[in-house]
Amino acid sequence: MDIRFLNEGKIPRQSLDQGTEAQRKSVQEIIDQVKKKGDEAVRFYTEQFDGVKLESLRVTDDEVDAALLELDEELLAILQEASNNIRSFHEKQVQQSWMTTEENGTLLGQKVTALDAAGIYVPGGTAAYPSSVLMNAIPAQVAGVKRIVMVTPPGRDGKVPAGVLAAARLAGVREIYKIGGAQAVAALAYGTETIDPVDKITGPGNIYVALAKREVFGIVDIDMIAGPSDVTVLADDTAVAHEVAADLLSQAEHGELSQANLVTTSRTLAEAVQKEVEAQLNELPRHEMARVAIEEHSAIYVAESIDEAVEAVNQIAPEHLEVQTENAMELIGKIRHAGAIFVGRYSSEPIGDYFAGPNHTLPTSGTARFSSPLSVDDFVKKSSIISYSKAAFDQHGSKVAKFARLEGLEAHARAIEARYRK
Ligand code: HSO
Ligand code: ZN
Repeated sequence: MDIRFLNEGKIPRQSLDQGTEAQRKSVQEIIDQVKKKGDEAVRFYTEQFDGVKLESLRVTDDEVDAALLELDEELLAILQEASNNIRSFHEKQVQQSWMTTEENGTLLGQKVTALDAAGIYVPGGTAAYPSSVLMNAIPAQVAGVKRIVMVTPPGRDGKVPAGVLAAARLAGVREIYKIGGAQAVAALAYGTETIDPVDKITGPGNIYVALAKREVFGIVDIDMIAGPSDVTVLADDTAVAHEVAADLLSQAEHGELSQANLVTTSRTLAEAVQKEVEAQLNELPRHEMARVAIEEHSAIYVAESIDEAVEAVNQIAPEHLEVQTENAMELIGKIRHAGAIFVGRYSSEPIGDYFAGPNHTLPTSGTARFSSPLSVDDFVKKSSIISYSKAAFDQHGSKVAKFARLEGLEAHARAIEARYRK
């Protein structure tokens, strides 16, 4: 892991993978086929990409029951406790509808309504995370979404991992399909014979899923385009090197493209963390992936002052920021860009990935500059309410007619003036 000095050059801005021309083309083709041929195309691509010929696309209740039996009780209790924490955090996000009144009888308001149907994408393979099922489904449920659909690619045996199914049951997801990739995104957006379309698609996925979400955006809503996971630790000489190193590696193990940075005012800590990362890396089961992430996408930055370090963090706009400094809480006010901020030594990033309650679906790749964690807000939309009384109309109608004529829209003006006629 390289050590760099902040006064020697700028931190490169992270950028989101836009896919290659060939990938975009192939996604376009898959979406077109699913739009045209529905289930038949979904089955075709499932056989081609996941290597299984499925009898039924839908996961049965029996399959979910069997998954619950597969997990030990202690683990189920932990999933349940995590679910409760996630639920109670998200309940605090619920926004109420509101209405204002004026003396002349004008009523103005905003009505908050849950989406009718949400689709949750859960990746397959080594990224099939039960925690992500909870983090996507619970906010939708808290928002009041009636129909929550989960899609996830089957393994070669035609099965979905037990942990994923158990999490779906705990989160109250009852409609689950064993489909993945761009074909699943297309099925959710356009619908097929067996799958009714949804209104919004959330959840992470590989580049094909990301490109497909980008492509169907507008037909349905999407949460965000998620890039590889990243973490930045902001630390001074009070931080413990082996703990910082372990936290960096926890995100590096997500994938080769993950990024794990340390920004520190202490050169001693920088060198100690560098050594620790190297030592701990070799001991990790996923060391090959983590090593690429550490060596090619991560760095240790040494700053001359805490202010310089904080500015570097804002430039990186990390998905996860850990602040391990003296008076960590006092620095929070200066942090403008970070998806989630973990304050102090005992707030190791995995606490947030699994258990604390805030969502772990966060803006990656520097997009914390302009976006927020997944929340209940993602699963509602608002309608404006306008009610004018006769008194309010008499007071303001002519102003509206005049404004309309500025835009050359005579029918607008006359709609107002129609009310003047006896
Ligand atoms: N750190 C990932 C989420 C995750 N970690 C799931 C473990 N499982 C992105 O925030
Ligand atoms: Zn993680």
